[in-house]
Amino acid sequence: MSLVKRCRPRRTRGLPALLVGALALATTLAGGPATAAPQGTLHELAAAQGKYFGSATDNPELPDAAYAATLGSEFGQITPGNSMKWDTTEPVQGRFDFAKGDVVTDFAQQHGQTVRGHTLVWHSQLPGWVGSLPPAQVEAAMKNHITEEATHYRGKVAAWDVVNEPFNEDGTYRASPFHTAMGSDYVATALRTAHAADPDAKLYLNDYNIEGLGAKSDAMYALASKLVDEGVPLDGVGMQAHLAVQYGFPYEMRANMQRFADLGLDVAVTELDVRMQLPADATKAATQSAYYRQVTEACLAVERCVGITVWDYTDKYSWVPGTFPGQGSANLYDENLTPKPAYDAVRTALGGDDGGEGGDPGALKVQYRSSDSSAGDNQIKPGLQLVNTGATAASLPEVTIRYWFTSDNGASTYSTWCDWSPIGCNTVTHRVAAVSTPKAGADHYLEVGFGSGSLAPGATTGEIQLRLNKTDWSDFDESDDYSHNAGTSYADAPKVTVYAGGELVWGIEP
Ligand code: 9MR
Repeated sequence: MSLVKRCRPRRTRGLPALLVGALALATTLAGGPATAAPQGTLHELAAAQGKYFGSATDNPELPDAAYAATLGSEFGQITPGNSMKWDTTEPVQGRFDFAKGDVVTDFAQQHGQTVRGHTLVWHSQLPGWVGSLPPAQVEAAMKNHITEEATHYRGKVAAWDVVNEPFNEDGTYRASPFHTAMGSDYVATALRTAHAADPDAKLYLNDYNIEGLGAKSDAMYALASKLVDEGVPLDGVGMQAHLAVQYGFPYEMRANMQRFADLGLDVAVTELDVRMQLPADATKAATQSAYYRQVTEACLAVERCVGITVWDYTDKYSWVPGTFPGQGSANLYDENLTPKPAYDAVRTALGGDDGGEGGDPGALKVQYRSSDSSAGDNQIKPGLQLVNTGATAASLPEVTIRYWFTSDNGASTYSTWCDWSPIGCNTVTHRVAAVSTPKAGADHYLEVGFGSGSLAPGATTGEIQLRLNKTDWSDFDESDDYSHNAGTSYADAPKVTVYAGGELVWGIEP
């Protein structure tokens, strides 16, 4: 049984603290969990497990007081999104400018945060003069850049992304002035130079699309193994983790992290976000939450995963809409700096309470729409879809869904139908059962079950088009039915209840 079952009362945003306390006490007295899940910030929860939880930031954002307040309190580590890159720090050869980066390290110092330096050697945001150098001069320029910057930030930067994004998607080396000048040796040279300038900083290689097993992570693994074998000062590998709900979760992320750890290296999630095609909806948000949670769980499961950095914490300052038109909503907080369900998912994964945001109702939920144009005819036509918001697969034969209605006058025997579902109606079971003690709006329910299959984290069954009628085809009055509403697009439906292993896991019974 892989389902997470939780009967902890959900807190409602804005519920007075006293009432929340009373609810918790009532749960305790009733024999529920006696110890509340730990509270605290994301970083405090992560730190209790020996990790950090951080965020990227950028200089133009810091004057936003509300933004800075959360950045300074919720996160224990920050990464400058742009201000330590080469085009900012050495725009003209030999002329260094660390003013913007210093603002970030000052902020970190004031808030007791560590800083990840990003980044010393990268093909992008590289001032034109580097690419214009004769190849024979590039090595000296690279060494000088690394030495000046790493020396300047000595004692202020705990870890450096020394080389960023060295690989193409197929695992070949990416073209850059550095690769042209030095071949793949530029990586070892950069690491040795950084180590000489700051022997205390942890030195990393950092890339995207290396979170899961695959050609690109194999290339990073081969490089990391070689560098370790040769005694090159490499401390860790950064997995950026710019994920998207439409591309699936990285294949075997935990195992991939572990193989780097097994080389004796640290692993860090350095730039986590999970974008989606806009508009956002509940299904995409559930998938996003599951991905955030799975990344967190992978890091917690791998001892040498030192922490997670989100690539800024709010949609207000996300890089995504500017780079992928039509996509967004990638971050833990929305544009008004309000935590989203993904935030709750991370909290929960870190062992905390769900923050009371109401976005983490457990591992399963159901969405409903009415496919019925008439609430007074002889059929009831609910469309239902089950969504797994959890981090583990749900075994479908253990799951049942109840749609509650009143029989009104006429026969008390029913015919039920599954008209269509992408999971196949042959795997969907359905029947009508009478409620032993009828309630307002509910003297019967349609019970839906599954003969086989499982629902992956973040996945949905897709719609299940259901229909029922009394065997005498007499009319219903659906308007007072407990589960009915007239909405014609799928939405979370807590008045349709879900059970796993016979226990209520979603919704409120009549
Ligand atoms: O967040 C950064 C954004 O403000 C810049 O415009 C962009 C330019 O390339 O770089 C963004 O950060 C990138 C990071 O440095 C490396 N990994 C990918 C990040 C998102 O593009």
